[in-house]
Amino acid sequence: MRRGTWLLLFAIGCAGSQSVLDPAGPPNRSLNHLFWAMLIVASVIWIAVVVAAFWAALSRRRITREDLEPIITVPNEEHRRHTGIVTGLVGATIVILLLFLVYDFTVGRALAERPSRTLTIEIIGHQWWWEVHYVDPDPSKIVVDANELHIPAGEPVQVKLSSRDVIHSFWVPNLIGKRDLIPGYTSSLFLNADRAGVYRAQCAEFCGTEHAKMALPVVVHSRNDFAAWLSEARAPAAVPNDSSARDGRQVFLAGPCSSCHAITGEPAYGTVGPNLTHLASRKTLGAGTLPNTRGNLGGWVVDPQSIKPGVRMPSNQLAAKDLRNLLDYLQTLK
Ligand code: HEC
Ligand SMILES: [Cu+2]
Repeated sequence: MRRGTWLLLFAIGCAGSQSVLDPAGPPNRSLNHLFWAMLIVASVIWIAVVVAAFWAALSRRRITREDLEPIITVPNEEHRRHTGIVTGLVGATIVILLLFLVYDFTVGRALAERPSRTLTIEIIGHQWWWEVHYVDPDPSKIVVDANELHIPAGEPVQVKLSSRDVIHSFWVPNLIGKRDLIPGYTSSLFLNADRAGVYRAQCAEFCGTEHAKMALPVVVHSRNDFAAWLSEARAPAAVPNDSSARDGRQVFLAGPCSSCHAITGEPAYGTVGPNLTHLASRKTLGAGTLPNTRGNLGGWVVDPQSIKPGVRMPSNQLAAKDLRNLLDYLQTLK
C-alpha cells in the first residue's frame, strides 16, 4: 500500500491486522476500490442534496398566486425549466446506479473466478477452535494442525470449510469476506494474499459462549518460507532428550490429555481438542485467546475454565513436579 494511504487509514483507525480497509490481497483490494468509489460518489451526491435543501429553505421566495396554480394546466417558462432540471437529475441518478451495478457485477464475477492450480487447505470449525489440514495427494505428507493458518503469498489457496458441531463463520477481514462453516456441508473460498504478514481471522457467527475467543492468526509467508514451513510441519514429534521433558511426555501420555489431543508420531490420537504436534510454534493459545508463553500455558493446562469459561477441556490437578515436566515437554513440540 502507498505510504500516504496507509497514514490516512492509520489516522482514522482503519489500518491493522484485522481491518477490511487494509487489504493484503487482490480480492479484498478490488472490493476496497468498489467501496471507496461508492462512498466518494455517494458522499458528493449527499453533500449536493444537503446544500440544495439548505439553499431552498433559506432562499424564502415569496409565494405568488401563480405558484398556487396547478402546474400541469398552466405551464410557464419557469415550470418548464424546473421540469427539465428534475428530469436531468433523475436521468443522472439512473445512469450512476447502472454504472455501479455493472461495476459491482464485474467485481463479483472476478471474485468468483476459480484459479487454475491451487494448494488446498481444509478448515474444520469446532466449539471453539479451528482444525486445519494441509491436503496432499500423498497421505504421508498431509499436515494436521490447529488454531493457526499458514499460506504462501502471491498464490491462490483454496480453503474448504466445514464444521464438527454448530455453524461457525470464517472471516479474514484483510483478505476476504465471510463464509459459513456448516455441519455436514463443505463450502469453499479462495484466499489470495500478496503481502506477507500476520493477519487475524475471527469466527463471525455466534457459536456459543466462547464465540468471541475463537480467533485464528493467519500467517502469510513468502513462497520459499512457506515451502520451508510446510516441510518442517510434516515432521512428527520427536521423543525429547531432556529428562524432565521425557517425564512430561509420560505425564501427557498416561494422563487424560492423550484421550482428547493427538500428537503425530506419538500414541496420542484424541480428536476432541486441537492437535498439539506443533503447539510450541503457535503464536497463541486457545484460538487466539492468550499469547503462547510458558506462564499462560501452565495456567491453561491447570485451569482452562477460568480463561475460557465453558471450554471443552476440563481443569487438571497436577503435582507441581508433573506440571513442570509437562510444560517442559509441551514446549518441545515445535
Ligand atoms: C476432555 C477433552 C480434553 C482433555 C482431557 C484435555 N484437553 Fe486440552 N483441549 C481440549 C479442547 C476442546 C481444547 C480447545 C479449547 C478451545 O480453545 O476452545 C483444548 C486446548 C488445549 C490446549 C491449547 C491448544 C491450542 O492450540 O491453543 C492445550 C495446550 C491443551 N489443551 C493441553 C492439554 C493437556 C496438557 C491436557 C492434559 C493435562 C489436556 N489438554 C486435556 C480438550 C481436552
Ligand atoms: Cu465459531
